[in-house]
Parts: sequence; C-alpha cells; structure tokens
Amino acid sequence: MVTQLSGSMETIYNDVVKRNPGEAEFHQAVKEVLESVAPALVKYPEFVEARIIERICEPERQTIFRVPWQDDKGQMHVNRGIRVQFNSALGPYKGGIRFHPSVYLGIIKFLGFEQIFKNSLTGLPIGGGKGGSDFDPKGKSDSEVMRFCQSFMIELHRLIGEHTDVPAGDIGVGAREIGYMFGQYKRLTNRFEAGVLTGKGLLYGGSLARTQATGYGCTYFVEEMLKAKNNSFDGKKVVVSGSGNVAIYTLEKVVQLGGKVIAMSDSGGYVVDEKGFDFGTIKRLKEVERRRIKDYCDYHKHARYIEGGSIWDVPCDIAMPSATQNELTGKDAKELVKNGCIAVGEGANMPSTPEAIQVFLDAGVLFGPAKAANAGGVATSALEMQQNAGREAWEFAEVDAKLHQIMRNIYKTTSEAADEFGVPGNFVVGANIAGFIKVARVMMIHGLI
Ligand code: NDP
Ligand code: 2IT
Repeated sequence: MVTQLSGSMETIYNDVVKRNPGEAEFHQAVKEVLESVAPALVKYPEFVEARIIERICEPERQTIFRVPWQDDKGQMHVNRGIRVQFNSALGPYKGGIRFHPSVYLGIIKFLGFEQIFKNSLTGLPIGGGKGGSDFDPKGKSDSEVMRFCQSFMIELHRLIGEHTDVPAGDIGVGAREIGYMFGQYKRLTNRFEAGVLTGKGLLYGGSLARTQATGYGCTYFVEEMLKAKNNSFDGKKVVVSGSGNVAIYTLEKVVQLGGKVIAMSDSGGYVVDEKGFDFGTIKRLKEVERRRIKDYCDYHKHARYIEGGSIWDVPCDIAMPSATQNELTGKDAKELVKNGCIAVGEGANMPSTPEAIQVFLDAGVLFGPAKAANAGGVATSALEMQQNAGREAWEFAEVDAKLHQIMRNIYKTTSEAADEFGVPGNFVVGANIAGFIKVARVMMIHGLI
C-alpha cells in the first residue's frame, strides 16, 4: 500500500476530517481509498478536473431520525436511526442496516463509503448506502425487537424503495428483523414491493443462498487467492472470528473445501476446538437458540473457552476476521505472521487496522480486503432483487453458482488492477482502484451532480 498521501490527496483528506469531525472510522476508510487511487488519477486526469474524489467523499444524502419504542414492561425508550445514501451512480443505494450500541454516524458513513466500491466490484447495478441504529437487540424479546423495527420503519419508509434505496441486514439485523421491517413497510405504503429489502425469508420473496452468501463468498475469494499460488483449503487450520451470519457460513464452506475451523468467537471471548468446529452445533446454538459461543463447550467437552483475549493468538494457516471493524490490530497481525499464517480473508467490514494490513502486505501474506472478499453478500442481494423483479425464485445451486462466478470475477478484476497499477499481489490497491474507476466514469457521464 502507498502509505503516504500525495499533496493534493492530503488536502482532500484533511478537508474530509475537518468537515466530518469525530468520525474516526469514516476518516480511516477514506484515507485507505485516497492512498490507493492516486495511480488511477494519473491515468484519468479528467477525474481530478471534475473533482470526483471530493464529490465521492460527500454522501448524496444523510438522514438521522428518532426511534421511540416501548419495552415489554411499558417503559419508553429512544434510539437514533440513520440512513446514509452515499452514491447512486451505479444503481439504487444498496447496503445493510446495523443494530449495535456502538452505532453512530461515523460508523454508518465508513460502511456506506466502502459499500460504494464493493458494490461496484460486484459488476451489478447497485449504488452504495448504509443504515443503522444504536439499538441493542441483545437480551430483547421478539416483541420488543418487532416494536423497535416497526418504529424504525415508520421513518425509514419515506427514504427507501425498490428503485431508490434497498436496505438489507448487517450486524444485529437478520431474517427476523427484515421480516418485521418488510411487514411494516407493506402496511405503511400499501404495496407488496418485494425488491425494497433483501435478505427476506424464503416464504415471501427471499433468495436461496442469500443467508450463506457472505461467508461462502469470502471463502471462494480466499480459495481463488490460494489457487493462484497452487494451494488450497485442504488440510488448512482456519481461525474465524465472530459467530454470526458471516462466520457461520464461512465455517460451513471452509469445511466443505477440506479445511478445519479451529477457533470462533463473540464479543465475550473465543472457543478453541482443535478437532474442528461442528457446523450443526454452531448453527443451532446461534441461529435457533441465540446463545453464546462459550455454550459450544457444553456440547463438545474437549473444546475450551477463553474469556477476553485475542483469538488471533491461536496459531493457524488462514485467518478470516468476520466480526467487526478494527478487530485485528498490528500486534495481532504480527502474531499471525509469526505463527505461519499464509492468507487472510476479510469477512467483516474493515476488520484489520491499517497497521495490520501493512504487516500482512510486508510479510507477503495473501490478503483479501473486505470490499472484494465479503462482496458476495451484497452481490447475492442484487440477485435477490433480480428474482423479485422477474417474480422468479431460482434454485439454491443456481444462485450459488452465480455467486461463485461473481467471486471469481472479483478476484480477477482485483488482481488485474493491482498488476496494471504496478502493485502486483496488493489486492487492497487493486480492489479500491477497480471499484473506484467504474463509479468515477459513470459520475463523469452523469455530469455535475
Ligand atoms: P451478526 O450480527 O450475525 O454477527 C456479528 C458477530 O460479530 C457476533 O458474533 C458478534 O458477537 C460479533 N461482534 C459484533 N460486534 C462486535 C464487537 N464490537 N466486538 C466483538 N465482537 C463483535 O453480523 P454479521 O455476521 O452479519 O456481520 C459480521 C461482519 O460482517 C460485520 O462487519 C458486517 O458489516 C460484515 N458483513 C456482513 C454481511 C452480511 O451479509 N451479513 C455482508 C458483508 C459484510 P456478539 O454476539 O457478542 O455481539
Ligand atoms: O456489508 C455488506 O455488504 C452487507 N451488510 C450486505 C448489504 C446488502 O445489501 O446485502
């Protein structure tokens, strides 16, 4: 990665920091893209003239709203809802909704900003956006979650639509929440507009393989990186952080490809199972019973739970961070490299700190950045939109085959861009440039908007 910003890029970056005070995650995401795309601006000086970088860093629209709701005891609460509609050059705004107490504007903006380039890489017609709330779904009853989702949608419904903005899930938002939000949207608009949300249940317009798509896609991306080095998942020890949607289906696909997942986590700590995690147990524990990762040890007595600590201390061949932003630090990266890690696939968004990324690149570790590696989720959301538009429901194998092909294409596009711009093997620069150029070209075509 180019670690220094060039003069004009530094001016733009400083301006972004000044205009968006206190939004550290957004600054971090912008900085990485600005560092990466400098060589593309030499090839396309017209982007500089048209102020594409400045325009791309400014969301087209951002909305913050009050979400009042009542708990089961009748007590009233207020949370904050956010939707950032970042860029619609390539299609309707598209990106998930996150419910987590840490959510604030800076997190939603970093996610929305990254989503622009990720969605561009998929090759599908989707712009970039993101939303969320500081609501904490943990420990809430189904009816509390429902009331919250309904209240959230009372505001959100004005902003979204199948041709305008199409939200989906992210941390804390899965099929249950999407169901409640869809029901409320239908009620408020009097329209069964299937394509307004993705990640829907299979009984009312959801796509087979969307639930699996991010984890499967990330594993396919790492498989491509390994294949290019005549290597594979076969016999590899893999550490997957988190134990949510992305982590669960990363586990399933890694096992299918002959690897063994030896550690998984949640925000409380991590479990090590040297024999390899059992997919059935994890799926039941997390998706049905909504329990904690430490409860895995109740079913597999040989496994051990470590409270707190860093999951990256567990020696492995492949690391797949799939929990949250900045969960893998420079120190963690050094530990992974020391223990012989050969590849990293980012299932989460921005899970590695800039220092960690530099350590991996310096050590020649195959590094699949989030924008490329976890794009399978949103790509399959776009496939869900296609099915909804055609009132079709494709077979699991058909969607999975399309997802697999999309991930192969993303790998190819990313690695070719890295080669073309003089940094072979640097998929951070490759993904940022490839994603950026397409959006920038369309922004030029659309004129000054
Ligand atoms: P889930 O809510 O299903 O799972 C999140 C997991 O990460 C949980 O195990 C959770 O632990 C852990 N986690 C969340 N926040 C923190 C934190 N602050 N510190 C430590 N652990 C944390 O979310 P997803 O699996 O959907 O999302 C995981 C990541 O993947 C996110 O970065 C998301 O943006 C990204 N992503 C998701 C896509 C999708 O399709 N769902 C698509 C592309 C990227 P706990 O239960 O203890 O909170
Ligand atoms: O970060 C992401 O790409 C997602 N949370 C999925 C977004 C989507 O619209 O499917």
